[in-house]
Amino acid sequence: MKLITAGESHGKALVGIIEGLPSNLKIDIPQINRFLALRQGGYGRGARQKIESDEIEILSGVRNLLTTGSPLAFLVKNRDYENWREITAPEGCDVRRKMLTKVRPGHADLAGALKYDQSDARSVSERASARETAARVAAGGIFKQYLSALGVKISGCVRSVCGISDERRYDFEELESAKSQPLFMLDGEKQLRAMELIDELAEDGDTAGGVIEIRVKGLKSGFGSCMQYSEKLDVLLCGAAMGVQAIKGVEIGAGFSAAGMRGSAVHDEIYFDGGFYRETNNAGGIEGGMSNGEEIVLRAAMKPLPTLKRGLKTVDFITKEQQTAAGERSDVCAVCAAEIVLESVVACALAEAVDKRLGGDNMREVKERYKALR
Ligand code: EPS
Repeated sequence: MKLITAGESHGKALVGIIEGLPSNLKIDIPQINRFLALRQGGYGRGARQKIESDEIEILSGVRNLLTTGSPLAFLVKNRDYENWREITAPEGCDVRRKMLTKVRPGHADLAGALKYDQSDARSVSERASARETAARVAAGGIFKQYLSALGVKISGCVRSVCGISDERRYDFEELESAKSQPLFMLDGEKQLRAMELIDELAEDGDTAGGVIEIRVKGLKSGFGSCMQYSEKLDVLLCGAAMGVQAIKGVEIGAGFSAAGMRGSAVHDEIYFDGGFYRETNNAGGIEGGMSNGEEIVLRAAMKPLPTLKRGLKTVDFITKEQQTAAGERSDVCAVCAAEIVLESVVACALAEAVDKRLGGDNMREVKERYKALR
């Protein structure tokens, strides 16, 4: 199973192709669209989201709401294209308008413009933009439905915003209510402080990042591999999470904090009562690169967005003059969007790992094989 995306932030549309989906997976389109809408929300988002109203349009691979086994192609339209067609149209446009040469520190602008030999970093930033994640979320909605058919659920919440952090323990079932919160935080008092901070940052023309937690419940043990290191489940999940725009760190389970603890305090002791179980989950559901049947817990650190209204010091990469970086329209904080995108890429990586182990041309085969696992 494989997902490929294409599309630019202010181009006609974002598109995706999922190859290798088994047939007879029921596709719930309103559910995918609700998931897309969640990605657009959250406190601290910018004006762009007032223009967009993301919806999946399935082009192939589905008949009467059931996958056929053929590649599933879809698109998510960019409504803002109408305002940008004179600057971005593939058929011809004015490339001298809205040129981006005062490259933004932290963005792909400079490295990308040099690598792709561009005299305008816009050609790079259009693709590097987190707008692309709308395609991964549309696909993520489908991967979540594939996993859900096997009883595997993915959820999450925002753990911190710009240093305001909530370290309380939450049951998996409690996570769902995070989605109705303005910052997907479960601690109301911390969330209020974070919202006030976002207001202050907006006044200052500044931005904020945060930490997002993603959890997976119901995955049986043995997905991933200890035999080939590139196939370890933690490699697949962490790689997928690091592939999300603005993510700079990922940990599984106790992660970085385990390095400062004793072995006896870290490793999850094993018990048996009809099945193997643990009383702790510092491993975050993965041992030796394989799922161990416990909840998978992944945390990702999102850096503050690199488009600051106030502008940082930079160099115009054409004239080489010291300048202030382009203060483009953007978001102050996009941690809620990142939470939805991370759920999506985790779903994609897990669906690939499940498919690798179980195969199956149709959902009946996939379900039977999953059920037969010990
Ligand atoms: C982004 C800049 C902003 C964000 C965008 C990512 O877009 P614009 O330049 O049109 O204001 O809103 O994210 C989205 C459009 C989205 O849907 O997530 C950037 O530079 O990465």
